[in-house]
Amino acid sequence: MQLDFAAREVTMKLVYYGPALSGKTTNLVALHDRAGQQARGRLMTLETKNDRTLFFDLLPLTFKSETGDAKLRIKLFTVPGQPIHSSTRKLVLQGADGVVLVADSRVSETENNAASFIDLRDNLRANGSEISKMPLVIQFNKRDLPEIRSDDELAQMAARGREPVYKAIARDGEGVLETFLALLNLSWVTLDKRHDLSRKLKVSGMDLMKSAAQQLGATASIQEMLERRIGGSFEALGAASVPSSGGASGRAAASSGPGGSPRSSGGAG
Ligand SMILES: Nc1nc2c(ncn2[C@@H]2O[C@H](COP(=O)(O)OP(=O)(O)OP(=O)(O)O)[C@@H](O)[C@H]2O)c(=O)[nH]1
Ligand SMILES: [Mg+2]
Repeated sequence: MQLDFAAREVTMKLVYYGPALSGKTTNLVALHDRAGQQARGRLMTLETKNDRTLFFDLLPLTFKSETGDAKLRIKLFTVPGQPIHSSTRKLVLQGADGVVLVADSRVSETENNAASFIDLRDNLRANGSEISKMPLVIQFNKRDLPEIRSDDELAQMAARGREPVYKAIARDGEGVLETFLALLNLSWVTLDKRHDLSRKLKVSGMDLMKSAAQQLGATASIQEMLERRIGGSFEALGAASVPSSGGASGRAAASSGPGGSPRSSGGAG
């Protein structure tokens, strides 16, 4: 995060992580397509012929507050998912303020999702950070494909964890905005607690969120979109806590990754 008091500007770095071909670049493309001209910068991608990200993608977004002239700048990155690019992923993760884990819903990808979760944990640790302290949202993408993990299975898994979980068909833009706004919300709340952003920039997080949602062509309210999650819970801006629509949520419960792998505590792996 970078803070510029004089300009009343904060810059956040958000990273889309996940296994190869899960749809990370597709999420950025969908956000780029939705964003108004004033909000979006140039989407930079570097891919091979077969859609594989070689280094990373970057989409800069800028949202001006509705009242006053505070600015929220966001640098959205994707990592390359192929296992050989681990060192690049570590590099891209440096200084991240929040992470989306884009998981592939297909049953055949369960192990790759779990491996990516472990890879994320390890790379964060190598950068001196802890996954339990990182704002994290999980997206189960490719819900349109056959042989995917069932809604019930995902709901059960999501109810066990504390991170917000969203379903998506990123190729059609479905669930992309919900995922992004959830991460934005979570990251803002976390940074605000650590750095007192609202007071320093004289702007409310909700104001910036509203501006972001509007600039990204949201048709539903922010609250409505955040509540489309299937599990997990988080402190929503402007409300004490929004209960999960996916049944009992376990904020305090031991959290599990998208492959059902245990998250952080006790060195379990
Ligand atoms: N059916 C379906 N295909 C999708 C969906 N989202 C992405 N894809 C396709 O999956 C392929 C891989 O998507 P990418 O966004 O390039 O995946 P990535 O995660 O960036 O992959 P790496 O850069 O290799 O890590 C592309 O052909 C996309 O069109 C989806 O929701 N449904
Ligand atoms: Mg990619």
